[in-house]
Amino acid sequence: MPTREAAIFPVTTNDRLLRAAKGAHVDRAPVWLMRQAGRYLPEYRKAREGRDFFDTCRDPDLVAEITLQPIRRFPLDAAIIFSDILVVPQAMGMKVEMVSGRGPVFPNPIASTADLAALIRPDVDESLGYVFEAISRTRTALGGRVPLIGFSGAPWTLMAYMVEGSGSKTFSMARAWLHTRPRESQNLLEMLTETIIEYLAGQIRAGAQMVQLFDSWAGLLGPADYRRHAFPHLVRIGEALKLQFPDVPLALFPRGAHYILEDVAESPYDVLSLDWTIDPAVARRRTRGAITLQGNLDPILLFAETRTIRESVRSMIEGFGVQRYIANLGHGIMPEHDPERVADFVRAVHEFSTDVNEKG
Ligand code: 1CP
Repeated sequence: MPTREAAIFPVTTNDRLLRAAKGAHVDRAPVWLMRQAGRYLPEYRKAREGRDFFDTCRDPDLVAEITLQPIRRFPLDAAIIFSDILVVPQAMGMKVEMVSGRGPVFPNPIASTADLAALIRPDVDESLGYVFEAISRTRTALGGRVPLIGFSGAPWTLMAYMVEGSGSKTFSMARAWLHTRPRESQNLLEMLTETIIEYLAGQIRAGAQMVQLFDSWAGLLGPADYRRHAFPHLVRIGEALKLQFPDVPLALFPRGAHYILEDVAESPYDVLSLDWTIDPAVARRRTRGAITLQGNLDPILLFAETRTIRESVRSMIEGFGVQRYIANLGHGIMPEHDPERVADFVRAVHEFSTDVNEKG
């Protein structure tokens, strides 16, 4: 039987995303959307009907189907594997439930030294092999139409959920841990870091062509805390992956952490994903063209009328420029969004980001 490493996938015919990530010339900006597979799509709701979220993630054929749904509907330049960042804490032995209308909940969050000691350093092939299998099957199902993105939560964001026990506006308990239990926090962050390196390496071996780290709660930490407790782990992950897979682009989404842009531009990451609270031209200036930028339309704009979406996309692209740029939202699509407005967004990117030299 061929090993996973030996798997041969169809040639990816649309390589705009990978070219833009590496800084190569593109005919127009590639486009994909955070949470592009999800509840705003009727076909997603149908596929998920009556099924538990995490059971769905463990069904590789269903994952491939859900991952492909937005690709069939919209002319996107990438697919992102359907999964969740919280499968990593699960693999470390924590119970996570997806409560409808509320999101993920940990019935037993980490509250003590004993809870920390009980965490497992997982064998990723054993406990997350289902994600690798889903990636391989999705690559095959994609038939080379567009590249496939893999992902993981960043160490700090995962720690935030593991200590807090659910989503939170402030993640006060998790942030307090960094200061009241600095040693234990460091141990937890290091354990997450090593697990994430193996997890993302496994995803790349299984067929992921770019990987993104979601540090969704980066902005809750101030600059000093982020530089001390979060960013060094991200650099370690980036360096370890670059050593093993020098050609695979790495993307980082440090949501809300404005102060870190210059640091990311000089890090091993190829792509810096931005939320909508930063001006595109300012981000470009501050990173001095050293990194590909991704983002950053406020997802709320997808509730506006077509004309407003188009104007916003046009000015976003003017701010970023067409090269070294990947068009996206500044955070995920919401369940209430109308797929027609998503189509407006994608269409506007196609129109307004075509390189002037390629026209005519
Ligand atoms: O039943 C459902 O359909 C639940 C909704 C849902 C979906 C579709 C959740 C619950 N997760 C997902 C999939 C998911 N999660 C993807 C799929 C790929 C795609 O983009 O199409 C990805 C990349 C994620 C990543 C994720 N999960 C992040 C990072 C990105 C971000 O949005 O900041 C985070 C923070 C999570 C946790 C999570 N999972 C689900 C929810 C509602 C949340 C947020 C919880 C909270 O903080 O309140």
